[in-house]
Amino acid sequence: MAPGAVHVPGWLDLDRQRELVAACRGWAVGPVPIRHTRLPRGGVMSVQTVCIGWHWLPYRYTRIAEDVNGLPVAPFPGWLVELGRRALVEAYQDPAAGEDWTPDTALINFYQGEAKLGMHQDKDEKSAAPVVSLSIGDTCVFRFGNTENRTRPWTDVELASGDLFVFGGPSRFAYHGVPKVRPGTCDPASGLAGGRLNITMRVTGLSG
Ligand code: MD5
Ligand code: FE
Repeated sequence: MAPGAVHVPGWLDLDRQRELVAACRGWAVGPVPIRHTRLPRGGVMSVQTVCIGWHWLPYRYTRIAEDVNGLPVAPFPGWLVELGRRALVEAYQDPAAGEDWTPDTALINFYQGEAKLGMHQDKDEKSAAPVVSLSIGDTCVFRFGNTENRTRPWTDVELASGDLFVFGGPSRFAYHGVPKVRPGTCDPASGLAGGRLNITMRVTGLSG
């Protein structure tokens, strides 16, 4: 994989997966319910997203969900900061990796049915700090591209329930997407009966 990109299959045990699913179910209900994000040119994302800490909408972060119900999103909990730091330390095998990394937003994506995510870069954050990604539920094909454009070369990686992926260094601004989720591949012991959940913890570089 590219420098700074680390895949750790099976990083989350089933108990931890169930805890995260339960937490995400709570956030999905409110204060800002999970939604199919509307794009500025009239499209709607097939993935459903709920955010904590900061609310993401194309293509910026706000504290209140202007495009949903105008309410402030749920705070980013301390336990999730700690989990994210442990993910970074273990992925990079560097005890210092989490020291000055404090994620302040998480985007929680839920893929149901035919949902997918087109090739894009994550560049709405004003920080180049690593992104920590946790996958739960159905296995997907994750397409990890290059930093120039959304076309080849890319590498397809299968992300299964419990997998950790860290995107740091030069891989932080690579194009990437989820062309396919494999229905029925989910272990119900994860807490999900179907579909795929992905949690990305990020540093926005914003204040206020
Ligand atoms: C997902 N989510 O599986 C992915 C995992 C998103 C999104 O892409 O924007 O919500 S996060 C993958 C990611 C994040 C930051 C950088 C890179 C990949 N990368 O440079 O490849 O729902
Ligand atoms: Fe992304």
